Amino acid sequence: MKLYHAAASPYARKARITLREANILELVEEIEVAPWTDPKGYRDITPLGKVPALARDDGPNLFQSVVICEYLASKNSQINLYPIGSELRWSNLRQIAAADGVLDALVGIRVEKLFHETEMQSKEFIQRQELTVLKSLDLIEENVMELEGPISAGQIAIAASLGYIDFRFSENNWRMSRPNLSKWFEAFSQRDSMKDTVPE
Ligand SMILES: N[C@@H](CCC(=O)N[C@@H](CS)C(=O)NCC(=O)O)C(=O)O
Repeated sequence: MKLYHAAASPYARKARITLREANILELVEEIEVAPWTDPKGYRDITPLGKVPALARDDGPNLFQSVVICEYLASKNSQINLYPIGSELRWSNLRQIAAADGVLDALVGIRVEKLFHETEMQSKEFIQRQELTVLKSLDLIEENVMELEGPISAGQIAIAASLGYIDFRFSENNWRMSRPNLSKWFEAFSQRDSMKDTVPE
């Protein structure tokens, strides 16, 4: 299999952490691409033109990190990153949804700032996305006890989102009012899968 990624992409990082935590690194070749340059042929791999994308050996390509992560996790039945007990399942999916919502908002802000001169940027749009980040992180902090227990896809998604804040929005002092999440992230960041995928 081939996993297309960019070292700075938090969505791709989720997939790269997943393949390490699922212990299937030997099944996957990681290929770095620069999606914004629209590399030749990349739209044939994924119509979205985004990272991550996964070229499978046993079926059609996959795109969207949420799908790729679940597929990669399914490759090792010994390690269960998607808990199945009813509330545990919803809690895991809710964590993924909140973490991806944070990423969508942050990437939206970044794109707005990169693509538009300051005077052309929509302050209203940026403020809306900032509120999304703030509220989602508050929710995660309130429910931080749900992050205890065996490694899960929800934990991976949240860690990738927090890592992205530190990487691209280092002025965001998210730890200040979220001491429990901060402590959890510090411990989670010690995992080899996290150290091995630090964004560049
Ligand atoms: N919803 C997608 C988002 C992926 C995404 O936006 N990736 C960015 C890099 S962080 C990208 O490839 N952007 C290129 C583009 O939007 O054309 C996912 O979860 O995989």
